[in-house]
Amino acid sequence: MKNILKSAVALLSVLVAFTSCNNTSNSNAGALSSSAAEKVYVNPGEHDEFYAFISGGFSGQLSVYGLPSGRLFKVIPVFSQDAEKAYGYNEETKPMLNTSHGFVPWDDSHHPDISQTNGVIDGRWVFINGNNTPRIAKIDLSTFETTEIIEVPNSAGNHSSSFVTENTEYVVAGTRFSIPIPQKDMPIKDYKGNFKGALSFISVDPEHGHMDIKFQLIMPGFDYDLSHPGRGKSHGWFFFSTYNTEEASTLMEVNASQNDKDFIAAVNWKKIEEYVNNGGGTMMPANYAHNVYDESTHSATSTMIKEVLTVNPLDVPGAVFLMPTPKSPHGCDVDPTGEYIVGSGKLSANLTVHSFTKMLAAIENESFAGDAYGIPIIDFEASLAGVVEQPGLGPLHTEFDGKGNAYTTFFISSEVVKWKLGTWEVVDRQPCYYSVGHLMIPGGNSQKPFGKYVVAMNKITKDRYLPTGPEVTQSAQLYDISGDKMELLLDFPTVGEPHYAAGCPADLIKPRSKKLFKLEENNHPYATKTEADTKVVREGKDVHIYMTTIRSHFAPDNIEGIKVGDKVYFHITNLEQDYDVPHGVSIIGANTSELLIMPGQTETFVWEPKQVGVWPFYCTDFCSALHQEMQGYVRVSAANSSTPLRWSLGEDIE
Ligand code: K7E
Ligand code: CUA
Repeated sequence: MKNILKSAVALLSVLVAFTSCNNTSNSNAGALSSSAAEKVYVNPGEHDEFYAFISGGFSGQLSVYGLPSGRLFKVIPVFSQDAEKAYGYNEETKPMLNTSHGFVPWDDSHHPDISQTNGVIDGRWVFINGNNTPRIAKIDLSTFETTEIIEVPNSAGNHSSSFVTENTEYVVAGTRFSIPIPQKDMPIKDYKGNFKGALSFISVDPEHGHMDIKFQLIMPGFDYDLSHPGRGKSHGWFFFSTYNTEEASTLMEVNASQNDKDFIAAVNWKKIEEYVNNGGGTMMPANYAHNVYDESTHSATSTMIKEVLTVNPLDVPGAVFLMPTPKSPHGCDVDPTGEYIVGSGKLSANLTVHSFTKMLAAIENESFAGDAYGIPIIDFEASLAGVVEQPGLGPLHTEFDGKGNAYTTFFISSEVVKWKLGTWEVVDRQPCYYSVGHLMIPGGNSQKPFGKYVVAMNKITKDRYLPTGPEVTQSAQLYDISGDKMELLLDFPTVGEPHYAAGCPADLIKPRSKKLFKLEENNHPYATKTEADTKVVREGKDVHIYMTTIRSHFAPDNIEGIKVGDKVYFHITNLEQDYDVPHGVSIIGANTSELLIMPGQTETFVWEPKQVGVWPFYCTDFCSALHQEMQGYVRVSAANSSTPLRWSLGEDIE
């Protein structure tokens, strides 16, 4: 035992040493050929071929890039407040960040995944997980706005998330950390056997995308690291990698690396769905937020949900199995045919590939090597399809090109390795600069990848960019994979730490992209649809300003009769009905961000004036030649003053 421990520690130190020397080595991609430059060059005014949605990691957001240019188009606010778009600052979107822990304006987002129809990317929505305060968000790809966030109860470290099944029946969220379920005060040392891991299946309404937790599978107290859906022949199954099957709770780097093999859990969700549809499962008290943004009212509401349906895997025989997989697997990736499940044992010399067909046969023949808490463990050899021998050090994630090739990232040896499904031979390798995590081929998590490019996302960049103090940018690297050999084309910086990304052909999204919101369809309770309807209404200490914008003025632009101690709501409707003409607004001393109001939209910010005076407000978005003239004044009088409430545009207040 001691020896195993020693050798594990020794291996780790070698690996760590390898990483640091690798990271400081000033290897260079060499002079890129001019053809590489041409391949990423998108002529001014022309469009990229692909969208790439790259997770923002600890920024909590999702950024939108074009490929092959690597140009950044937008950062979509998801889990973090964003002053640029007033997300989480304005009254309309604050409820999006509500949770059972209160207002949580930050998260750690890792894995975006685009919705699918019949196993093919459909470009309707992109989902992404919040890792820290477990949540799943849905972004509407017609508006590029976050329109729904559901909190995931009984979870902690929502990491094996958010991956969709091939008709977007479910977006799946597995817990990385096991915890007491339900949560309670208990000694940490009693973890083993008592903590549990919840795997949540969140149904997605096929028409509107409405999310709902259909059931949670309450699994043994392992760490559920990553997951992917079956597809094609394995549609109906879901696969989760695990580590810490030791169920340790301290000094995990050693204690969770004891077992020679951990597991990939195979879950037959169709079977559990049937069980649940027939009344199976146990309703358990819970408390989690479900936040929905309504495009018609331009406002979000947050509802607390008080129960969740849980399923004990032992109650659904034949639904859950464990496939032994060497050495703390991280990535758990399924090839486009649905036959191969690749487990990337972080500390393993080889890549382990399971066969879905062999797994079914093993289940049929009961080729089991015992059980874990009653869940059958499939004999290792019985489901094994093959092994990629010594492809590199520290395998993390695998994507597929749809032409029979797999591409695996190696964190420690810092490279992408291309190998062949079925023969398991390594056919190419290219270095990454440096310490690559995920990689992404557009459509890579579907039956139909678009195997033209792979994007590698790196943890460390060191010497690749101009220095910017102790923190240098994280980055992505684009490789051409259309030929036999991968070719590095481009480095481009990313926002936050990129984990996973999702990509798809631009043509799937471009035609459906909204240009404006129709004013007549605006059902915001404080919408003002014409300048004639603008007004200021006092309700005690609350003052509601019904204001409009159009190039290049606010209506009204002079307001008097506001008093210190008032709570002033600026409800602003942008009357423009023209593509790409937002107006912004802000006022001195406001404790929120500016607003950026899209054509036809209404947004609200609150201002609590603390000082007597005449205070200007102005448009923050350069909207016309007379943008600088787009300004106004609010007169704030003393709390006990008798200044009457009046407002105007184009005339003096008498
Ligand atoms: Cu490997 Cu969170 Cu997907 Cu990052 S995880 S790398
Ligand atoms: Cu409106 Cu600037």
